[in-house]
Amino acid sequence: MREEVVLITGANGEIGHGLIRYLSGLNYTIVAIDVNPLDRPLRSLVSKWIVGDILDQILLGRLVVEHQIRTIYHLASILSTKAEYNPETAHRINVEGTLNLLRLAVEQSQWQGSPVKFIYPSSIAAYGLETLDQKNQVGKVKENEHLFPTTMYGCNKLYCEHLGRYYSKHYRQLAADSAAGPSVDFRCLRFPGLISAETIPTGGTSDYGPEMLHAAAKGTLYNCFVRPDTRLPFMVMPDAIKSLINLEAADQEKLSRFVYNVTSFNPTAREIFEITKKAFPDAQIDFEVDQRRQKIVDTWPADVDDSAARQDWGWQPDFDQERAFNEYLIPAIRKQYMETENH
Ligand code: AKB
Repeated sequence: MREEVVLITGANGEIGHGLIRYLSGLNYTIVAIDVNPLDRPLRSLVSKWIVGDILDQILLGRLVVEHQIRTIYHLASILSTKAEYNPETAHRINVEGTLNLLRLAVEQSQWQGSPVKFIYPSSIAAYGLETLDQKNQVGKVKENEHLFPTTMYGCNKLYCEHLGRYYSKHYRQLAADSAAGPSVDFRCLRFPGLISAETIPTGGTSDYGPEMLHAAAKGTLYNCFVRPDTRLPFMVMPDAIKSLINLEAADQEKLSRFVYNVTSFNPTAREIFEITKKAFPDAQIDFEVDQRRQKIVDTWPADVDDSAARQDWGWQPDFDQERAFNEYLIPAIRKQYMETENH
């Protein structure tokens, strides 16, 4: 009999790290896939790690045959800043890659006779506010508002949300055998900027938050690429993992939508600077605004409304701004770099 597993794509990324640690602690059998060899500390936590590309149909075909996949956490993607340097490549990975995984999920669902859960992290990049005035005036943005992304990554995420809905509800709706088998159980979170104590993100436009904090702890100069008054919603990694796990576990009947906002706090870059300076008084932080990246962040909402997630599946972050910095990020980051120095 094939082994029942959880499949995680983009396993080496920030969310992958947190998720693998969490699920392995609960003794889940994990198959991890990434374009690079899985980071060494994670290897003993998974049952199998594969170096491979989600565009490789043969590899994905093999996965379907070899495993009984009960949940897919499809984390692999090219983030917003990196995607702007090669939008077509980003499209291939972000959209075609997701399409391949959805196709895999349909095949698995039909083999198993029950829907495979497909957990998909989307992003506040799916939004696109037209002006800074509008951003400052709209308040908390709901899931179905202001969906005019200006980045390739944002367009990709928004489209993949629709693909997930299509694969769940309307897949091959005209085919003679369309009622033949169950389809995918697609569930999506729109994440704010994420901050982890363990890893530093690469290629995103909300990266100034985590970069500032990690640079300060390492004692390196940091030039923040957005204006001090820039405001975005953020969440720490343990809450991001919690939201993925809780959405996966939620009763399907309780879910009134496919896509849910989740968030916890929304500081300005100046507030992150002040908190960082207080914790690391010797930190060297300047503001050197990159107008083009600023323009992207100015289209993302200053806050999002996550009341649907709270209502439908009891979403509630564990870390508000105070706890996030003082009880998680600052102590853990400080410890991490002190340990690195002592080795
Ligand atoms: C990015 O900046 O691209 C990501 C995101 C907000 O989705 N961190």
